[in-house]
Amino acid sequence: MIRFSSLFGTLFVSAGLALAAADASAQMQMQMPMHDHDQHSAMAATSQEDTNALSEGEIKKVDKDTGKLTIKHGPLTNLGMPGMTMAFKVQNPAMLDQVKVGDHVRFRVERINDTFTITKLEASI
Ligand SMILES: [Cu+2]
Repeated sequence: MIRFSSLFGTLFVSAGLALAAADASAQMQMQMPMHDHDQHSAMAATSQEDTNALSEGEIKKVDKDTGKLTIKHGPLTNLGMPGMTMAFKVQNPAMLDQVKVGDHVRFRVERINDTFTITKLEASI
């Protein structure tokens, strides 16, 4: 106990010296303040988890010539995009036959080769 309390005193005086001298459990304690710097990467990992999250939208236009659907959409959390009306390319041309203007849909957009592309599309009831 005496050894630990004096060790922690040393940690605050000189982290480098304490690390060299510390045993394994003391090193674990040291990692907590050091990991404060990693909060941003932790948030990035969180947004990666919603790879299957779908966004809500309403079909405004079906354009078979360009292979695009214009959708009035809610926030696209995986892209950090707020709600708006815009055209998206469909990954599979069959998606264009799957919906019509006025349909409410749940869909997934990914950025593929710098193009926002609908990768999943389903009717929402
Ligand atoms: Cu948008």
